[in-house]
Amino acid sequence: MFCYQCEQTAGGRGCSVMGVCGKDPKTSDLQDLLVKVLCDVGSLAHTKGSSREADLLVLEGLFTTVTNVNFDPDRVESVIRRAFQVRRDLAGGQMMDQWLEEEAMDQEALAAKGSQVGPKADMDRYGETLGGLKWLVIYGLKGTAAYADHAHILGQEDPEVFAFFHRALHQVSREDITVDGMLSLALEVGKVNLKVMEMLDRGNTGTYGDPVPTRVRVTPVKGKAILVSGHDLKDLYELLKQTEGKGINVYTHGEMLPCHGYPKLKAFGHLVGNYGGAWQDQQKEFDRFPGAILMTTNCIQRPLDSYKGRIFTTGLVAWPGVRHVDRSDFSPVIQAALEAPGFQEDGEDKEILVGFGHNATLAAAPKVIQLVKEGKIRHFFLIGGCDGAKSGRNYYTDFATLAPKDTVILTLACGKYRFNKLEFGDIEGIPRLLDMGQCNDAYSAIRVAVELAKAFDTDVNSLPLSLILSWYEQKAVCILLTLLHLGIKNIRLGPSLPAFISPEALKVLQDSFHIRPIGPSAQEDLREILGA
Ligand code: FS2
Ligand code: SF4
Repeated sequence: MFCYQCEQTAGGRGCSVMGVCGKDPKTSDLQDLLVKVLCDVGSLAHTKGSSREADLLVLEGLFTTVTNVNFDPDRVESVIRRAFQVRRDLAGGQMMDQWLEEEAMDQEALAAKGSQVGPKADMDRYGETLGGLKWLVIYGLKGTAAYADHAHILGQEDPEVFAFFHRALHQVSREDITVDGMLSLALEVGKVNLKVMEMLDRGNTGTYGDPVPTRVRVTPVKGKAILVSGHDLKDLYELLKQTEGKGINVYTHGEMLPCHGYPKLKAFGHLVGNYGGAWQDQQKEFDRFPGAILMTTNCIQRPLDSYKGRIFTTGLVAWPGVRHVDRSDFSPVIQAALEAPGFQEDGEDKEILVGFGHNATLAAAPKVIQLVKEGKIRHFFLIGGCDGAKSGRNYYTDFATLAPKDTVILTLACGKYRFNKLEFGDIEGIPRLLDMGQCNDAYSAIRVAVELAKAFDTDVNSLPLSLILSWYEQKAVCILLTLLHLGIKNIRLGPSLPAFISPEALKVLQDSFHIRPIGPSAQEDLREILGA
């Protein structure tokens, strides 16, 4: 195996013995083979014409290989076999010998084949820079596929998006790739990802309403309980419907927190609150949670024996030995919740505020603009992105807590758990901490930044706004590519830079976009940004 797609990759270079995330070598190699077969499918779809099966396979197949989604070799093998069938159908009888050989392989042989077609093979072949840029494009596509899959689940699709996936998979599999070609394709991924995030926003808000500022309880309520993690709003909605009147309280976990702001989700009285922190704390928090747990997308970690019998996966998530359920029937989850003890008493009253999507934030824009003009708001910081286990991530807590009182902090994704339960106060009624939502709600942040720029008759780069980003997995990669596509400069990125970006590729990004790593000290970075 060789995998270097996420921020916690071993030694900052690549996982080659066992994934730090828990991905075993066989699953990793099977995932690389799946990506290669998806490239064959994309190439055929691009050159000969696509099919409904090919369009959906590409989204689901790529999403399957995102960090912390699927750890089950049997399930990855089943997606590979589905991809074989789609490839065969698109090829229309013109099968290559190599494809016929692959189809005849057992799981071990498929994994062995996968070990020859992953990022390591590309680095050996093209060198660190070009090989890495090819995988930058693939990782960006994986992230965009995740958002496109969520959008598709809510009925939002676009033929141009499917066509782009096929073309991009075709382009990365060509023999004659170049540094310039991969760089411009990476920015195209960013462009298409913006469109996909807009589609997902339309799916989420069109189905469940525009988020509104909402106070969310972050302590338990006495009674039976189900915890829902991941990003899929439809899974949460279906679970809420199926648990209505059953005496079970539902709690959000991780990236599900912003769901409390959506009118059609918050309307369920038994959606009582949020439990726990970001994904990397789940083993100790799930161990203590006295109910059933449902994982809807990433990020799942190796379940401990203490809760393996009451954690469930759905959709594309999988862990060997963990029961998989379909959203059409959550009764095994409900049964497990009823059998578990539940919370024995109420926790203390503690709430946090969520629900500042683009609609709610733009509704406050006239007041915000006035406060900026009066000098009462000096600067905005978007502290967005993923959380993770590394100690260097304390930088983001330091940054938020040290930000002066005349600055406003916008958050999105799970990195906010490092500081979102602290008190930040307000500036003349405008909360100093505004949570815009999940990682895909980077779309909201972009909308707000563009509107603010219009109001101040300037461009986004000239606003008193700094982007302090934390990355972990491939959705963060496609969001970063979107920001670069929009020409946004001076992004600070941490806690470490992607291993797949070589020093040479980094120099190109620094020259063009002035992107830079976060500094060792949040205080120093704040001082530099604010010029004080
Ligand atoms: Fe956090 Fe994990 Fe949201 Fe990422 S819950 S790192 O997948 O997409 O962010
Ligand atoms: Fe390693 Fe991250 Fe790949 Fe897991 S996803 S194997 S931790 S690089």
